[in-house]
Amino acid sequence: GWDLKGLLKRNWLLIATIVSVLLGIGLGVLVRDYASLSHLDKQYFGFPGDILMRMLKLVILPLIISSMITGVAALDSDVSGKIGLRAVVYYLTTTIIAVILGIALVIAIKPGVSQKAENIDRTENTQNVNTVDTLLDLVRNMFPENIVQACFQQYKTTRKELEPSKVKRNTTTTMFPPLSTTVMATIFPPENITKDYIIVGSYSDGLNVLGLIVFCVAFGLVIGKMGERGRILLEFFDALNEATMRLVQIIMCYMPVGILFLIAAKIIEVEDWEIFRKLGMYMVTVLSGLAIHATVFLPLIYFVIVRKNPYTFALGMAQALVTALMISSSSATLPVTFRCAEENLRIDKRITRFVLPVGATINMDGTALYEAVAAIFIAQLNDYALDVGQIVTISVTATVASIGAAGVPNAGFVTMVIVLTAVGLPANDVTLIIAVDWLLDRFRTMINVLGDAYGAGIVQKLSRRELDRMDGTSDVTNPFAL
Ligand code: DAS
Repeated sequence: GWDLKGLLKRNWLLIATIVSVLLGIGLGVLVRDYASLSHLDKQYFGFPGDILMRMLKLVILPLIISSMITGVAALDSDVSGKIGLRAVVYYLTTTIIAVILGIALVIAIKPGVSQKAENIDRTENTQNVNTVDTLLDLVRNMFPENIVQACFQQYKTTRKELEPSKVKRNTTTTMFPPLSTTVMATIFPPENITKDYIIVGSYSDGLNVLGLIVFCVAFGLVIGKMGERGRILLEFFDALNEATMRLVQIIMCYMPVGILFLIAAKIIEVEDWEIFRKLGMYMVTVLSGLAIHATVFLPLIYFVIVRKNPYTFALGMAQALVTALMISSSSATLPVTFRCAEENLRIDKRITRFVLPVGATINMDGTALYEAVAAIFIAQLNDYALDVGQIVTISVTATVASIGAAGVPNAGFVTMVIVLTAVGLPANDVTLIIAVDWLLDRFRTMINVLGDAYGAGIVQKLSRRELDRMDGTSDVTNPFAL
């Protein structure tokens, strides 16, 4: 029968979100037209939305720490040798391809850049710092000297011009030996050859996400190898992870309220209606990226390795893809994903039982693409010129944030805040992005599920030999039981 009550119950958050988007628009338009508010009053209006953003930022730290450490540690104990390794290599490769595709598109389409020529001073955040400094900064940040400090600060290189009297002529302050100096100088032309600088490190506000990630991966690897004694720590971080996820669920309940006021406040303060054109272009960018990834890159990789028609494969997954689109959760789609992969595509159960569930939590091509596009879109909105180091940081953090996102609705949006924080972008601009997340979430979840399915097909092909050998030994139980 037609179970309306059940349907409402399962989708209440989605319904509440859409309703709050509409109410937010209505409220915004009303207040804008009929109330004359002072600048201060307008700020009060945004307050409930501010609280939402603060709550989201609050969970970043426990989320990174618990999900990275448990994820890495679990890999070591659960994954059975080569098959697991192949799956992980596939997950990472496709996720990185998705991120690069997203970045290429958002830089080419420029959804957040104004069409009107504006006179904005873009020199501010790149002043005095060249590409070498930026890249060295990136690496330096990967190795925080103080893990507590890394939880709230980020290393930033600045250069100080040496006073002329102190500069010995004929000595260059470059850190490269003479031979490579020429090469480096052609790749990274020095901005000003006649001046000499010393590097003065400083710290800026903003979580050192990259440093924390490197630390957690290393720590997780070590714990995974520690055996019995490592278990205690693993269990601790596992519990921390569960607790954090529950907290996120609670925050989600507040989300409709936050969204309502964020949107209303945005509409009240908006002076430039071009913002809606930008938002539309942003959606076009994300959706076309997802489409290209799903119809070109994933099928290509599948075809090169498996040598079968990738589109018949995708067709076999149709039911899972539609489910993902409907419920925007890879984890909740999992039962259908299994059925399609095992029954329609006849993929070996020993493969699907490992590749699909692990994939549903860590392999999210669509989410990674979306996060990279969203971060750069926000940078464009703010006329914030990103340097090479920041773009690399966005790629790395978008990849990691997609791994850290759980397979539940809007998870990718929560972890996107990590990407913003990592490059010091204003998190408050997510208002616009929140308003359309319920739609983009569906499509990226669909691509996440498709990526897992292709992964199962590819890993099965690559693991033919191991699987045959297992068939030879009698009485095999599932070696990947999780
Ligand atoms: N919707 C999530 C998923 O299940 C991920 C996300 O929000 O990006 O794949």
